[in-house]
Amino acid sequence: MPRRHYDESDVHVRPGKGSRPRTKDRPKHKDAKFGMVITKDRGRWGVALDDGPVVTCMRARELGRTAIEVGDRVGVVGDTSGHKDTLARIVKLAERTSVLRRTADDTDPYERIVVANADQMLIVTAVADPPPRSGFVERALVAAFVGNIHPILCLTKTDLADPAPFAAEFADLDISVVYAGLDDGLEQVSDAISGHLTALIGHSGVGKSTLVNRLVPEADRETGEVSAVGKGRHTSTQSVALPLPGDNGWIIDTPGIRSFGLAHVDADTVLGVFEDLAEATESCPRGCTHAGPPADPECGLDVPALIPPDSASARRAAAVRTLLAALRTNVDWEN
Ligand SMILES: Nc1nc2c(ncn2[C@@H]2O[C@H](COP(=O)(O)OP(=O)(O)OP(=O)(O)O)[C@@H](O)[C@H]2O)c(=O)[nH]1
Ligand SMILES: [Mg+2]
Ligand SMILES: [Zn+2]
Repeated sequence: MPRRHYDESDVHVRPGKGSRPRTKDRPKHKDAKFGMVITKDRGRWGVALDDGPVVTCMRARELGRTAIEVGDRVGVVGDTSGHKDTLARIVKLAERTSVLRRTADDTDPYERIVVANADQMLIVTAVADPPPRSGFVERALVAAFVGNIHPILCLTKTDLADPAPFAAEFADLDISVVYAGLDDGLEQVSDAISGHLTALIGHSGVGKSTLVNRLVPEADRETGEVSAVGKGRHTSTQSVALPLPGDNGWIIDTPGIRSFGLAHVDADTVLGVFEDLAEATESCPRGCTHAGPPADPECGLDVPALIPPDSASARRAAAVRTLLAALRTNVDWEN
């Protein structure tokens, strides 16, 4: 992974000329070792050093309550031997290249970071048991688009039902679809994720951990009973990043989520992701929600000169309107 430069969240930015001399512990931080956060649990972070072991760390006091998430690149000092019962300190947090955020629900002002620095998101959906929910996929797509993360739809349990009808619902958005049923050899998934940092996102019980165990044989992630799905039981409770065999990227298993709160996203942000649609909506009247008639009779997405009927843009516009509708109505798992 390339070295990143450090922004103002780096607490040891070198002071400018004329400012007070460096404190005596600063030179130590020059020796900080860099790595990626692979686990986070009750005030302890597991950091896989770039050229060393996995070390258990605390957050240095000077970082205050700075959020440090799985996927973050950090600088670590102290005992970096990785030996049992040792504890190192995270002293630097690198600027993030992407952030996948969600809120608990659409009214929750508190955004939590699901993962940092993922360049891909595998939206894991079972074609049966639990039944697939297009609303969830639509919301996950929105979160990926606005978080600058490439989304891939991964349909599991294809041994239980035909995945084609569900996959077809997303065809107009040009989303890549991969299949991961028990009968599949997983070549498609392996190809799609190799060399990337990919986060797995999906409802509880769809088979995320099962997939991780198949891709990373030594991962040994606990998997659960589908009967528990929707009853508030989640087999995985923490996110964990695992290295793909052959040093070929990372995969992040995350706990199942019931819904994707998108309180931090508005319609224009979603449209901004699609160049053709964003351009067309420049002609919209003020306050247009881009939902189309009757709510928005003059929406640019319905102007044939801007979005030719029957074109790929028109199909994309319709598909994005479905995303916008999903943005307005958060359908919880149990509904
Ligand atoms: N038939 C079938 N069952 C599967 C498949 N993938 C996973 N399962 C089963 O589905 C159940 C749930 O799988 P998990 O991997 O624990 O699901 P998860 O997404 O990690 O769930 P949480 O950790 O709760 O979010 C287990 O009993 C798996 O054996 C599949 O492709 N086909
Ligand atoms: Mg799991
Ligand atoms: Zn509009």
